[in-house]
Amino acid sequence: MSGQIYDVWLSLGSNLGNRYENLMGGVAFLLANGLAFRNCSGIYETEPVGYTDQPPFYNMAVHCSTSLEPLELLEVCRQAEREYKRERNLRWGPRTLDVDILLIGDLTINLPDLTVPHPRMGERAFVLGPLGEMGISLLAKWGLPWIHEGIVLKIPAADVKMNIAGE
Ligand code: X6L
Ligand code: MG
Ligand code: MG
Repeated sequence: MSGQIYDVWLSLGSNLGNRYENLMGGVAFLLANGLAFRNCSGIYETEPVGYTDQPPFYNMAVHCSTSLEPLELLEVCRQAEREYKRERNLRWGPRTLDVDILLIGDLTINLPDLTVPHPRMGERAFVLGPLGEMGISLLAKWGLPWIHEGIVLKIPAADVKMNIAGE
């Protein structure tokens, strides 16, 4: 019996190096490792939150489908970060690539390494702004406000040159 296919929504961020190339490379890595592209938001330049003394981020949301199970998906997201030489020195500090799982279908997951829906997504404009582009119904379903403080659309989705073949 084959496993099910999940719709997943991810949040990507970068604030070190070539932020655009890091995001595009991150998505290409995901698509080469078990995820299929469905849709993406534009890329927003966003003020850093949590730890504010760091460069502005590029953030975007990506919608994919996958037959990976949730913990396999988490491992692929971590591999993508490793591929981009992310170093975890400072909590909430600058990073070349961050890949966070927001939603996996309508699953609720509470494991030590993985909480879905992402527990703080509803508080973060840099997550909600991009996610809102993927369909207002998605936000309404989760009862989330669509706030745009501290975020500016830099590259509209139509101009995001994504290699959806994952090559
Ligand atoms: C009080 C305490 C208020 C902590 C907020 C918020 C901490 C977000 C961490 C917080 C708090 C985070 C990004 C970022 C980070 C990003 C932008 C985090 C983890 N990641 N800022 N800050 N984009 N704009 O992707 O999300 S650190
Ligand atoms: Mg994050
Ligand atoms: Mg993360």
